[in-house]
Amino acid sequence: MKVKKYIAEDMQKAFSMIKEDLGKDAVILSSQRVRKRGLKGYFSKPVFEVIAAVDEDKSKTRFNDELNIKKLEFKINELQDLLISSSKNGDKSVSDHILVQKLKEEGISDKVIELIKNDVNFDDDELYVDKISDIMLGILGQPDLIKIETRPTTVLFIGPTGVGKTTTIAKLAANLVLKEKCRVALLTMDTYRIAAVEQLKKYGDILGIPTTVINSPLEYTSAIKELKDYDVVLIDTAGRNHKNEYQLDEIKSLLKISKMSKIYLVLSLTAKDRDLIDIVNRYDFIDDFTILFTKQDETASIGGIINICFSTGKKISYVTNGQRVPDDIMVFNPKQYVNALLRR
Ligand SMILES: Nc1nc2c(ncn2[C@@H]2O[C@H](COP(=O)(O)OP(=O)(O)OP(=O)(O)O)[C@@H](O)[C@H]2O)c(=O)[nH]1
Ligand SMILES: [Mg+2]
Repeated sequence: MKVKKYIAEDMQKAFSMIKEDLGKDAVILSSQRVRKRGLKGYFSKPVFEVIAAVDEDKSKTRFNDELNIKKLEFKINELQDLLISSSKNGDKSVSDHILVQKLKEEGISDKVIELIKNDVNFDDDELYVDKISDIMLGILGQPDLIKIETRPTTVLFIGPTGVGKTTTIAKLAANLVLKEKCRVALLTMDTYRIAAVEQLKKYGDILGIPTTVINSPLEYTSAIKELKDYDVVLIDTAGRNHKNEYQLDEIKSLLKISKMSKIYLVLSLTAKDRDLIDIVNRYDFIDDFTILFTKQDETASIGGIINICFSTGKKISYVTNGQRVPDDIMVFNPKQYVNALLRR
């Protein structure tokens, strides 16, 4: 306990002195009006003599408590500021950066990324990933698969050389025969190479299904009449250089005299986006066709699929991912594809 005496002209001043000296916890022990000692004091104005005391330990503890609370408040404010600024700026740029970076790594084109950036609010916490997923699913649409609606359902496969048309036909034929128990026939217009006919026939023989060869589009109608009892006819063509107008003429002639149930443009995912878009555009003389992608196993980035859909408005049917017949083919699954892109 600390005890002190204070002399002041009035009590107000005495209180101020005590508070300043001992702190607000000081207590007044006594106060009295006194005159200064001696003759001089007798003629002077009386003053106040106040005795005050303070419990030093209590005051110290309280002071320390107050100090700690102040420190805590300061720290909390600091943390709050940090959280606010990181959610306003930091988080946004981090999410934006990481996701956009991811998509770029997968080969997603600048055009698709621009669309996402314009339509998605990256401040929208977790919701922005769902929004990106919705945009992508909208671009991809639903896969356009072989459906047996008429007999025979005719499916034409066209595309550049060596992309995997014949191998893909063998895979689909095997699945239709073995899993879906369909009556399948093969037909080929690829008479440029003896080996090409042999290749398709070999698969036909293994599956126990007929392979018909036609030498020109003019033979098509009668060949299909012969196959009227089959559920599906898969039609192979020779690989075309899309830059060679003459090579596309044969397909044009075929399509003038026949109506296909479905046309698949077969493209390899190993090609550059620009070339793929170019090829799709060269086939714009065909009213309606769908893309079938091959060789996914030979590429590290899968972004090409959505880039082509975005740039051409075309849908995907199947994707092949290896040389094994019939296993290395799958129905294109937009949801799985988008989840793989967004790694979730
Ligand atoms: N890695 C890989 N190779 C494939 C795939 N699909 C086909 N191939 C291979 O690609 C090569 C060409 O396949 P084909 O089926 O003959 O290609 P095509 O389009 O019929 O070729 P042309 O008739 O000459 O135009 C073969 O070696 C196939 O095994 C695939 O998904 N992945
Ligand atoms: Mg072929």
